[in-house]
Amino acid sequence: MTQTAPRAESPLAPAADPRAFPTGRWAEVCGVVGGLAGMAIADLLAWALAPSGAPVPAVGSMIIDLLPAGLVNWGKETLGTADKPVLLVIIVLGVLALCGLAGRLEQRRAYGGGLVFAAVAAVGLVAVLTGGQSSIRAVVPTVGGLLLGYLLLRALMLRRERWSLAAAGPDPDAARMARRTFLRWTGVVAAAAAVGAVAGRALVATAGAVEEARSRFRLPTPTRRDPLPAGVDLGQEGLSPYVTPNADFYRIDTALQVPILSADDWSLTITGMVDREITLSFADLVALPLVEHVATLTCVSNEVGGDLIGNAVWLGLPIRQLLAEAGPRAGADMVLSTSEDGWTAGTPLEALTDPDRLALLAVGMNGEALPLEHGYPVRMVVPGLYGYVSATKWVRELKVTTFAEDQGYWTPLGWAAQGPIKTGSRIDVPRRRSAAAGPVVVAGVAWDQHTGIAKVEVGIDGDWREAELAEVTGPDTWRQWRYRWDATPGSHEVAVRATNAEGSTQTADLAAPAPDGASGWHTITVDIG
Ligand SMILES: Nc1nc2c(c(=O)[nH]1)N[C@H]1C(S)=C(S)[C@@H](COP(=O)(O)O)O[C@H]1N2
Ligand SMILES: [Mo]
Repeated sequence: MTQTAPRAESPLAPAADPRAFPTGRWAEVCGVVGGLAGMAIADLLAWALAPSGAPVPAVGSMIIDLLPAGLVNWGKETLGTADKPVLLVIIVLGVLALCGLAGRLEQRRAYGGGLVFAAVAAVGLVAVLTGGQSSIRAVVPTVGGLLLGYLLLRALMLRRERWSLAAAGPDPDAARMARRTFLRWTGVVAAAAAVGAVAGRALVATAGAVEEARSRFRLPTPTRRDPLPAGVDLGQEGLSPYVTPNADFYRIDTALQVPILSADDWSLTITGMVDREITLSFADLVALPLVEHVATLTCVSNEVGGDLIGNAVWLGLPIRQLLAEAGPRAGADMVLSTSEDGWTAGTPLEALTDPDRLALLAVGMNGEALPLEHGYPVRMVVPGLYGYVSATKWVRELKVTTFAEDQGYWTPLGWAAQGPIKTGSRIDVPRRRSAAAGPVVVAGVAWDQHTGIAKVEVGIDGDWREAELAEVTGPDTWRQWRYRWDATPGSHEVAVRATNAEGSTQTADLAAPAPDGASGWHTITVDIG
């Protein structure tokens, strides 16, 4: 303890002398700890937001794609199933080495290490985006992880700097304190990063395995389809397509984290007021004759003119078949469905047993297995009812019961126990609310699931004219409409109203979504120049 001159210090065996200066090694340690924390955060964000947005496995896939096939096969032969874990470990070690370098650069120049972190993030982003992910959610893990990792690096470097200054100062106690603060911070962040990294990796790996099983799953051939006539889509630019692509389909749920549920672990039980309780596995379900049905899903929270509505081709088992097998007892009037994440919906029993209504236990959406966020492996789709009382995703239990006895998740929170869909319509075109005088296309969609749309009118400054209607597969979907307007200069109020197949016209009365769905005519102002 007599030595007072600054001297080199090993991070593994820190010198006892508090006034010894932190060396460049410690800057590398800051970089490595920041990098590890960054990767842990990226994995945890990926698990929470978008498993396929995890950068490390994405970089792994990119490397496999870039390597010559011979080398990839050699890796498989020599390492067997360990090839992927080995590749991931190599990537993690490579990133940590670069982060160590970042620490060194940061020591030399403020923000110098940021360049390395940015470069690492760029490679991760390229890997995620070329892996077929284009949503904003998928880029958040990489950007968020490396940004936060870099901020932690800066925070540690700051403490290292303070230690360095104190060590050069006259007060050995101050130097000892500064050193201890730095080591404590570094140790705590490193430990948290290590725990987070292991947990994050395990969570993402599970999610990745489920996602992979999902993408490998081949949908069974339906025993019956809704033919899709060409006339269902007017092909009008700016108009919502008749079938909404999965990537554009609205998503509503209370889950903070999409339940990651493997098909092998899934089962459904039918309980409550039934003669026979039934338990069904995924293998049981897909072995049964499944049918395809086009149906529009609508959220009760959809505002007038809102976009919480989408149309898809669903593949599944008619729920009435299962219920018939279970044998609902007299007096039952509701089915309370419960999801993997404990959410519930109360659906009128009648809507599920109605021979004329195809309520499905769905496994397929637009020709692929349900996307994880839309309920993989199995969800409910009931034409004619808002999603909150019918469309349970990740469904695990159907309890036959009564409205008097049970209520779904949203009912005690102020939403109606029963949620039939109200007649609605929306203007999609013109997207820009201004146009030149002359022919202007006004177009949109109208819906009244399970009754169907018979007429759509467009009101120009209160003068109603009938719109052209596209074809539909049946009463369970929205219907495209179009009106060719000969627009005159000035500011015009353009409104839409639909009439259903029973002759009832959409009400003009404005109502907010709560408690049982919005109403009123979607009206826009268009400036004609
Ligand atoms: N498990 C679960 N299922 C759910 C919900 C939910 O919060 N949790 N929300 C419902 C609501 S309110 C709607 S509108 C639809 C939306 O389905 P989507 O996200 O596939 O569009 O799912 C329904 N199913
Ligand atoms: Mo909803």
